[in-house]
Amino acid sequence: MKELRTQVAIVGAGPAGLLLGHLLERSGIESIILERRSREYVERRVRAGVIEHGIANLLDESGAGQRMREVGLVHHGVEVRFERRSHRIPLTELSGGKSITVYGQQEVVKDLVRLRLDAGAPIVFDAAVTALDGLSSGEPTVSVSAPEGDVLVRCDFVAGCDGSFGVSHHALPANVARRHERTFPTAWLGILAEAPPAAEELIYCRHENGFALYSMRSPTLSRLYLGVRPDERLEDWSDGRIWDELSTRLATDEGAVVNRGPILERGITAMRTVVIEPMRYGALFLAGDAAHIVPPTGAKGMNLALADVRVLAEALHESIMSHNDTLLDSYSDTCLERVWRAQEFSNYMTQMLHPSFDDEFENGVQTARLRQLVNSREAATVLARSYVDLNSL
Ligand code: RFL
Ligand code: PHB
Repeated sequence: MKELRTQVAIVGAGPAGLLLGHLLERSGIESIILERRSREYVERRVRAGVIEHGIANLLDESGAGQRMREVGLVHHGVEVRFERRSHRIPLTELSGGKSITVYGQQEVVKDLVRLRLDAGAPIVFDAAVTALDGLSSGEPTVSVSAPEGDVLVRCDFVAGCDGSFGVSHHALPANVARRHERTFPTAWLGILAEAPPAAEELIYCRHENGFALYSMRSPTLSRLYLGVRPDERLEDWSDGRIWDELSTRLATDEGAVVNRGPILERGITAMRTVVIEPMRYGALFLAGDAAHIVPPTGAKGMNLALADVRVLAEALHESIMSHNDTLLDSYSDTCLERVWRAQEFSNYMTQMLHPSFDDEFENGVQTARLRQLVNSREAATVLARSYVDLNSL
């Protein structure tokens, strides 16, 4: 079997694995990124779109933010819509001058893949990691199944950046890992459409038929979501039905419209939340979705993934370059504090905006929360500051 040796083996080329590789490479640490899918696949996967203020700065400062700054859309507010009325939350005004950048996750992925390849650093695509061994023995190995045959990677550290369906989190022994999980009684049907967005800012909408979200990727591309039942089948949603339902939910008394166009991409995603504690086992460090999932309503998933690897890159640097393990030892606690904050915020947004179909008490509470949000500057400030930069609260 072919053997390779590196300092840090990174499992997964999503935003977490790719940014980690980039930050390590800039600080003189060798890594190999192992990705189960093809390059084309990871660069096409349409997912998140909102980048927090501090995370946009992180991408910029690390030299990966150039295209994001050129074509990303900087937003200073979001709309909250319910009872056929729209209310603007002035994010920048309420957060001391901060903003969000709307820039597709697959664009972040493309930028980071290009930087890595330009630097001549290795990413192996179509290479599925099948096992992690020796994590507590001081001699970790990563077994990889690749098209040219099986490979064994020997390393000092393993970064598990392989998302929620990866293998890394299974490497934490049952008596070490605590797993906290919740499933919501709703899913999101998302589309990407060739249609100019009808609004300049994102719209989070609660309607008695369900949740809706109006987002975008560029002046000609709209990204929209409908809250649907978890067992809903994509085949039952014709283009016409999707657009009609979006128009119904997003309608206002002022005559708001939804711009229609060809649907380029569609999918249904279950909504769940997971936290795995601790995020470390011996030489293995989990980062991003491998360690935690948040419901997408708070737009925090990718931001958390990137925030984790900022901490991890610095901790690995201190350990490898200065033989100081203090930051590595506190990695899990440092990250989990932010992860629980993100869970709290994402759950608040989810519960407030997804109506219940069988619990009128819950619906009463949701409406009261929304009214408080749009009538109280204090409530809006908490939302604004959490939304633009979780670190600021
Ligand atoms: P990823 O992106 O899932 O990448 C993991 C990578 O690991 C690979 N992999 C393996 N490779 C080798 N061997 C194995 N055995 C492997 N198993 C898996 C996978 O192929 C993949 O390439 O995880 P990462 O890097 O932690 O990034 C997390 C984000 O992708 C995720 O949190 C966000 O997409 C969540 N999310 C959002 N986050 C935001 O910050 N803002 C948003 O606006 C936002 N909107 C969303 C979202 C997620 C959504 N879905 C589809 C769940 C909207 C939606 C609809
Ligand atoms: C998106 O643009 O894809 C998006 C925006 C906000 C969210 C989730 C997804 O909360």
